Amino acid sequence: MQPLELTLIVAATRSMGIGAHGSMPWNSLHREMQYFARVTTRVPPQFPPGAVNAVIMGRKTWDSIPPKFRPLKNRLNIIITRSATATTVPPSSSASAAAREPVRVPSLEHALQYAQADGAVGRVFVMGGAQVYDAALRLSAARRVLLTSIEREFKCDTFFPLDLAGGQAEGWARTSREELQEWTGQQVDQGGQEEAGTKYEFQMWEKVD
Ligand code: FOL
Repeated sequence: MQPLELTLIVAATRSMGIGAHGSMPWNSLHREMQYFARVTTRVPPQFPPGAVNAVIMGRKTWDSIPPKFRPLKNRLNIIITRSATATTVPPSSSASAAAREPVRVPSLEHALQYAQADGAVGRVFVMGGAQVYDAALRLSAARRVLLTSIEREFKCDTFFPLDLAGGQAEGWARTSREELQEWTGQQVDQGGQEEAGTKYEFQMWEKVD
């Protein structure tokens, strides 16, 4: 079995703010959200046919997703909640992960075990919130951060626990736009994006060892 690789995906302000009062600080950056959906859904060709990506999130992040979009479609949704039991065995035949029920597990470690044992999981994304990002960043499996840098300040009460906004962070290196496009399979305009008066930029960061 290949060792599992984790990618954190996040949209954050320059002060790394990611949330306010249980939701996102900005109201709907539609194309940014489409990027999130496409990137987390797309399974690159090196995975076996039928593989589906996993999205791991904390219970509060799950609650913050509009019910009509929940579970996030065509992805295996894994929700971390202390109320879950530790029995985290994937169904023996999980070939149709696309249609599977969301899974609840008691810790990030259980989420990774579940994804690894599943056999039909492609890429594994950690999509927050702050507590889950923090736990993920402590793991050597966390290889990559897909950051959308929102170039406007919003009042936030929740922050991404690694400061990438200054353009450098110890142990992390920003990749080129070409590498981001290659990895995500998405075309990304040079010089950033703008939507509803908010400028932002898609970035990819990789762990340096
Ligand atoms: N990463 C990035 N880059 N942007 C985000 O907005 C983001 N949000 C979260 C985690 N990482 C992120 C957590 N919050 C949905 C809602 C909230 C949420 C994540 C996802 C959601 O409803 N997603 C749907 C798309 C809905 C739409 O098209 O408007 C999905 O299918 O992914």
